Amino acid sequence: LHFGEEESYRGSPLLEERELKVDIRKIFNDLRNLDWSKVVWRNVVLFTLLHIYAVYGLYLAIVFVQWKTIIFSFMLVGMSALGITMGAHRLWAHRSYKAKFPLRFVLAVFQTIAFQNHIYEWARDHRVHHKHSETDADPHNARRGFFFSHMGWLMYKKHPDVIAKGRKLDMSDLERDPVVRFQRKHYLPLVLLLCFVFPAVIPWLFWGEHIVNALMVAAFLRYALVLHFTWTVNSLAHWVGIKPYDKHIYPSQNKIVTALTFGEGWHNYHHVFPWDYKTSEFGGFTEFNFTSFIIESCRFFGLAYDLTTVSKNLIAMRAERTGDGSYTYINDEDEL
Ligand code: ST9
Ligand code: ZN
Ligand code: ZN
Repeated sequence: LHFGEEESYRGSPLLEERELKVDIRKIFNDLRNLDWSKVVWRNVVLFTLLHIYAVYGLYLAIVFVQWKTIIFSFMLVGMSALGITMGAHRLWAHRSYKAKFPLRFVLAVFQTIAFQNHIYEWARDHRVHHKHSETDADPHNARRGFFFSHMGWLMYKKHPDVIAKGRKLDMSDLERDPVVRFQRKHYLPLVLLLCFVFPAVIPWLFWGEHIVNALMVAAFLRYALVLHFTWTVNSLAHWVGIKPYDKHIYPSQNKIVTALTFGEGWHNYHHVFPWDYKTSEFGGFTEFNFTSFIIESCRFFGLAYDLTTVSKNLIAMRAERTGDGSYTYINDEDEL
């Protein structure tokens, strides 16, 4: 867990020596050392409420809710997940492909349903995470523990280095994008409407679902699930998995994360080659890479273009030089 400032996590073990285990004594110790003045209580309260509503939503979903509302909620999971993976992450944070206006518009709508901060803030935090991984300037620095990297960072004042280094990033590409600018300017009303109001009202209006059922399931339960799925990339995929491309960093190849996030769990690859639109070596269904499939489909329809990838030779050379030895060379370039 170790949540506290500098001293407690600076000396934390690197890589192989780390072990993911629950140590109750350590958790109490960390809580004692926590700087409580930096806890953002508003967020603690809001996340607690969200989880209470989500558990109630799960009960309602099993017992009372109409099947149409369940299907609708799954559709919202899919849309908000794509808004994050294909929109905020691969398009706006990494510029790994380009998208025409109609696609950017739809992705911004999807990203708003996901309520993970507006695109500009999301991308800035993510760029600083890549540039200064596992240092004080990383917003969800995994050296500060599993819980901190999963969700603790969203309830705690940011380390000053995050803000200082974040201000040095070039964000001009996003400042120029009218879709990003519009969403940022009107974020609060947009997010309330798209993440909570529409998901509650649509099932009530169109198929007579009880509005409380719709709010608990299609809004709160669905939102909490997508948040936790997303957060596993920063927690689990920075803790558990092999490192074929670079054994010196925390990010790892994690299949569970991949399955939960439409293909975002090949995180060792992604930190080594962040400009690859596939965020993994192979992409496609063999790697549960649903997001890549949708990007490629959009390319087919002319909505996405300039998809960037990495040559097999470069990957193999890098894996040979810095990998943990688990890399196997598979040339699938002929199939692409
Ligand atoms: C959420 C985000 O959940 C999740 C992101 C996950 C990323 C995962 C990435 C993995 C790859 C993709 C995989 C996708 C998989 C998806 C699968 C789906 C199935 N640089 O923030 P403040 C400035 S959000 C430069 O108040 P505090 C800032 O502009 C959940 N500047 O800091 C401001 O300046 P000014 C919902 C920065 O007070 C000042 O600093 N949202 C940067 O320390 C103060 O900023 C929430 O829960 C930067 N990087 O508070 C809200 N950052 O004063 C959470 C900040 O001039 N956030 N600045 O305006 C907060 O409440 C607060 O930010 C805080 C820190 C409490 C965390
Ligand atoms: Zn990462
Ligand atoms: Zn990334």
